Parts: sequence; C-alpha cells; structure tokens
Amino acid sequence: VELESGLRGALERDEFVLHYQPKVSLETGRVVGVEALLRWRRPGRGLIPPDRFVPVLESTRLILTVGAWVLRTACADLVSWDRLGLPPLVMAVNLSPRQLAQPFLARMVDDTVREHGLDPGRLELELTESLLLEERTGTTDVLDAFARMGVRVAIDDFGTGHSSLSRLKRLDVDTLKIDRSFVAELPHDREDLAIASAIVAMGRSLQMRVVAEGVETPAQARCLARLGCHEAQGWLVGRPMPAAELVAWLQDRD
Ligand code: G
Ligand code: G
Ligand code: MN
Ligand code: NA
Repeated sequence: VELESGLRGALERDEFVLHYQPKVSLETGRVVGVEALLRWRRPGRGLIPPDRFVPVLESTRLILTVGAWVLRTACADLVSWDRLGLPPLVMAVNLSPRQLAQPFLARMVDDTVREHGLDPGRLELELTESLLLEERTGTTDVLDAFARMGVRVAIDDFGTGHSSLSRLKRLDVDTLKIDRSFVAELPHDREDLAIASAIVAMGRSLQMRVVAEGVETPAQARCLARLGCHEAQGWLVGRPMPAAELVAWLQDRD
C-alpha cells in the first residue's frame, strides 16, 4: 500500500528512469540492440529494481501510463543515438500482460513509432511466455497488428512458462529469449545444454531469432554460438546502464 501511494505521481515527479542493456551478435560480435529496463528513483531509497514495483504497477492501471512513458522515452533515446551517428540498434521494450490487453495498444505503439520517425523494425516488444498459454483472442489480434506494422515481437524468459508450441507456431513471433536459468550452468550442465540446444533448434527451424539472456562468461557465449544461438545479452557483454553511459560505452567499443 505504501509502495502503491509512492508510485502514484512518480511519473509526474519524474522518478522513473530507463537503463539499457546491450545485446551482441554471436556471429559478428557487434552490438545489435539494447533492452530498455525500467528503474524507479525513489526519493531517499535509491534505485528500485523492477521486480519490486512492476507487479504493483501491473495490479493497478498505472502500468498503462508508465508503459506508454517507457515506450516514448525508449524511442526518443533511440532517435537521439541515431543523430549521434551510432550504428542503428534495435530497441527492445518489455510489455506486461495488462498492457497487451489494452484495446488501443497497437494504435499507441504505431503512433509512438511514427511520431519519432522510426522504422518500425527498429522496435521489438518483449512479451512473457504466459501469453502463449492463454487462448485470448485479443492477444492474437494485437500480435497480428504488430506484424502488419512491422514491429518485432520477442518471447521473454522462454522455457520457464508452459507455452503451447502450436500457439507459438500460429503467432507471429520473431525472437525467442532463452531464460537465464538455462544459461547459468552452461556449458557443463547436461540438462541445461539439452534445453538450450532444443530452444535454439526449434527457434531456428521456425525462422525465429534466438537470444540468450544472462550470459556471464566467455565459455557460455562460445557454447551458445556453437549451438547456433544468434545473440547474447548479459554481464559478459554489458550491464544495464543509463542512456549517457550506454552512449559512452558504444563509442568506446568502436
Ligand atoms: O532490470 P531487471 O533485471 O531487474 O528487470 C527484471 C524484469 O522486470 C525484466 O525482465 C522485465 O520482465 C521487467 N521489466 C523491466 N522493465 C520493464 C518495463 O519497462 N515494463 C514492464 N512491463 N516490465 C519491465
Ligand atoms: O527482461 P528480463 O526480466 O529478463 O530482464 C533482464 C534482467 O536480468 C535485468 O533486470 C538484469 O538486471 C538481469 N540480468 C541481466 N544480465 C544478467 C546476467 O548476466 N546475469 C544475471 N544474473 N542477471 C542479469
Ligand atoms: Mn525482457
Ligand atoms: Na527475461
């Protein structure tokens, strides 16, 4: 309750910030995109990570206004990086189930992308795997709308939920993100290796891109590259950073 009252008005008080975590191609080693991750700068309490407050936002309608702010801010930052002459990255933004149930979500995303003059293919929306379980017609419609617009869709934390593979086949999904729990014990753990290998093989055969999350060591990255995983995200590549720090980090790499 105290958290909820603090969150009300946090947007107006400018207390939210986005950090960006880079992703690299395992084929070229190049940075290909970033994921926008929300943090709450709570007065007197420091930077609060999303697992502490996103569920509260989601249990209220606050996630809708904060979610729209996240999308606008991420698009504005992406445009500013283009203007600095940085290589064209793909911006990944997380969407919660409640946002996906919003009737005008596709329109809101379309408007935001247009207002910033972005190629829609530069935006990737990350959805949780639980959406693949539900036979909610609305989900199919909104994913179809994203596909028509050319906005990419990724399934986050893949492998942890109970997704229906037949539904995965029917939905227009571009990217699977292997949950970091399957990456942590690579390359030694035989079960995790089998799971990661199966996800990569399935994604590739369905023409999807596969991204591994939580990559912390060169041995994990080599193992994933050998399996055919396209991209890696994790501390080995870079931690989530404020926009200014990301720009310096990107310029440093070249
Ligand atoms: O940055 P961190 O690892 O603490 O993020 C944990 C999780 O919080 C993310 O994987 C994502 O599921 C969720 N999250 C982060 N930012 C956002 C956001 O902007 N919107 C929503 N809905 N969830 C987010
Ligand atoms: O979208 P998702 O909930 O997966 O967000 C990714 C979260 O995982 C981020 O909040 C980030 O802080 C965390 N994270 C990112 N890279 C690593 C990593 O290499 N190892 C671990 N343990 N956590 C990570
Ligand atoms: Mn994510
Ligand atoms: Na994730």
